[in-house]
Amino acid sequence: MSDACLILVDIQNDFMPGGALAVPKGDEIVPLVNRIAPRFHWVVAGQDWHPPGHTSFASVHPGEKPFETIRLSYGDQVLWPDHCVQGTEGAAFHGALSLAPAQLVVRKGYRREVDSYSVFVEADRKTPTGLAGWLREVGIRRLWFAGLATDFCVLWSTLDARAAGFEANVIEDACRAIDLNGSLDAAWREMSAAGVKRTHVDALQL
Ligand code: VGL
Ligand code: ZN
Repeated sequence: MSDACLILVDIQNDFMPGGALAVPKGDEIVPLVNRIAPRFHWVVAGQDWHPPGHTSFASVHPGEKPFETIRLSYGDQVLWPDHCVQGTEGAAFHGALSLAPAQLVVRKGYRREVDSYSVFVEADRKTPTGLAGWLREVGIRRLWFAGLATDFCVLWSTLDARAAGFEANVIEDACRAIDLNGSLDAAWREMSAAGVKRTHVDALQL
């Protein structure tokens, strides 16, 4: 049984050009992901899934604007435009994304009072999503990440993957970044310091 799993991060309409929290060129990764997913025995999809009035939305903090950072009870939080609201078209996966090979969908950020960039642990850094336990139970040890955004949800997910003892590889050309104030460079530095490996679609060796 293969111990390699592809983790698709937030390939959802609101992160696509024209979406509520557009990641530049986010749509370009969809054909690449469709091409590589069938090569994996295991595929998991993360889905950003916020209730209306979520604490990460600038609109619920009077006087604050999107892309500013504020201090919440669990730490610093970047404020975002309303995005990926549960059950809306913006929260749906990109229509051309083939999810047929995905066994498990992990929804995150679904409690109003805490955000979750990571597919493993919420932003309070305590509450697990349960994904690490599931991966271990089915015998997965090596993870490949593709999706959006490189410098937020992919970053936090890979760091938590390493902290939980998994091998972590980022498929660079199957990801796109938001790049807020140099966040993409910082993300690569942090990932590399944590032992996250950087690869690309044509170099995939499972
Ligand atoms: C994300 C900001 C807010 C992401 C999710 O998927 O990277 N970024 N929510
Ligand atoms: Zn979000």
